[in-house]
Amino acid sequence: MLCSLPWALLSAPPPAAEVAPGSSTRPSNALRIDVENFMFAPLSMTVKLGATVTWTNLDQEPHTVMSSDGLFRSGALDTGDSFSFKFDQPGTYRYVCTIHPRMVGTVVVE
Ligand SMILES: [Cu+2]
Repeated sequence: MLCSLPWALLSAPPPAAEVAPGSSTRPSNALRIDVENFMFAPLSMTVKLGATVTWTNLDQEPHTVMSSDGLFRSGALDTGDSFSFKFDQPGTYRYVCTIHPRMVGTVVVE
């Protein structure tokens, strides 16, 4: 019953702090880029060597992810589809949506 719940609930701490979007130096090895509103978010991401980056299409339109040097290339990603690539070489990787060439993004691997 409600009356028996500890009053501590009333002063429960806020949920664990979420990492601010756009923060580019998360020490995680599994990193996510959303494809939404015809943009990659974040536009630029810095990851550690060996990290796997996953792009997920949240739009109602298909998108693709293709690196400008041909290192990786997804097929068409429908709504909710995702594509992952593991970065084993340091460098700066620019990529584009081949359907919408104005959609560009960058992954920097340290
Ligand atoms: Cu696109």
